[in-house]
Amino acid sequence: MNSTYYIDLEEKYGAHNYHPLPVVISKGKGCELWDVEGKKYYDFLSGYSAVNQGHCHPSITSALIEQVNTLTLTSRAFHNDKLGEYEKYITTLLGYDKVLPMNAGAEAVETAIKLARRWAYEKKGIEENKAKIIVCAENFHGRTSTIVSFSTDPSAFSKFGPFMPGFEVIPFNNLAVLEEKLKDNNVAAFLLEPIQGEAGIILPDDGYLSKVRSLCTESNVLMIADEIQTGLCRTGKMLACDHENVKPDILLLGKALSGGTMPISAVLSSDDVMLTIKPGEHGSTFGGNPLACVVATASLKVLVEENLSANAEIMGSLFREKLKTIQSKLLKEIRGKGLMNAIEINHPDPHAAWKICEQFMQNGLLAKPTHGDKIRLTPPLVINEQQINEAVKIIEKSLMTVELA
Ligand code: IF1
Repeated sequence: MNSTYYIDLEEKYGAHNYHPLPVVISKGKGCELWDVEGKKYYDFLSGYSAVNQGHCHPSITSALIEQVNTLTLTSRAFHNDKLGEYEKYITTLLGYDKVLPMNAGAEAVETAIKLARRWAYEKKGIEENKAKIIVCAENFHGRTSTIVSFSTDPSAFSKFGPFMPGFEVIPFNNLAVLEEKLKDNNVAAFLLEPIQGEAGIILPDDGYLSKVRSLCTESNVLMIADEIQTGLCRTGKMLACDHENVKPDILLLGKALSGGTMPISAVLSSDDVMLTIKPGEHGSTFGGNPLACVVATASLKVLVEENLSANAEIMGSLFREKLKTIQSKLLKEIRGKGLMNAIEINHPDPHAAWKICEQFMQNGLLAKPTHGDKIRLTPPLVINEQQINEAVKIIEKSLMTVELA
């Protein structure tokens, strides 16, 4: 069966909520993917940063296989022998009192919203149903109806209303506006991505995160960091907040928490915040299942034991340095931190970034455009120097082809 067969099946039987590149992947290992025709590619998307540890990492898959044959799900109606050990490991590793395990990233965000509101009413003394959560313009936190209520991207929220109240949008990387908003006593929390992913890898100014931290502390407002994409070594540190030694009150993780094997997310916080939710008031069927606990522990251990934060830092710097040597009029900007990078394309054709990604594909590299003119470049963190060099050659060659077309 060739690619066309599988693409046609999806077209006919699947919802049309995505527009993928016309490539059908059937195998992955480390930084590489293979399509059904046997062609090999460098993966520069990494399942939207879920595959930081590389595809099918043997430590993760072997932990998964062993556990899947032992016990997969008990529900939280009973205890299981894997949950507590995982909770101890992740909270100790990241320096939090408690973890609340969920599945998708969006569920972690939803959990944080509920926690912040509960904390606001029980601890901060905000009048019930008056709590506000401040968010940033161009945010991306997931797809639930509550989360898209505070999206500023029409393609995420249009015709999905009515919307959930209680959110206020301010510009990202703007401390003056934040400071002003925090004067409102009904503000419970400030939710942000330390680097905005979907917006096109938008980095705040140095010092922004630490100032956000101190402003939130001064106003008794919870700082919620959505590190679902930036976390777990992607930016060259375990957490993007670590670059400024900032500890959020609520930390959200997902994606690479399973090395891309299954949906696993986590909400980490203090006893003061976490214990405001009592038995029966929040949860999920799959959250904290023994399979996920074992897989998440193995996935975190790979990040630590293989020192993938350092590799992301070193390979990321090398990558941006090499990209900057490419002589192409199409390259408007190269930016990023660690291995969370993007290029911005300068071309009158609004489909130029898509055409460049098609060329990447032709030449053996997979990446996806975002917002028309930006291309995210986020390989697995296990990438090495030789692979970076080869990828840069593919990027250069592809840019030339589109430039000359
Ligand atoms: C899609 C981007 C990446 C996230 C942050 C929460 C979630 C995400 C910071 C929700 C999810 C995704 C989902 C995916 C595209 C994608 C993405 F393009 F939107 F920006 F990663 F690059 N917080 N990000 O980035 O997590 O519920 O999906 O597990 O197509 O929606 P989820």
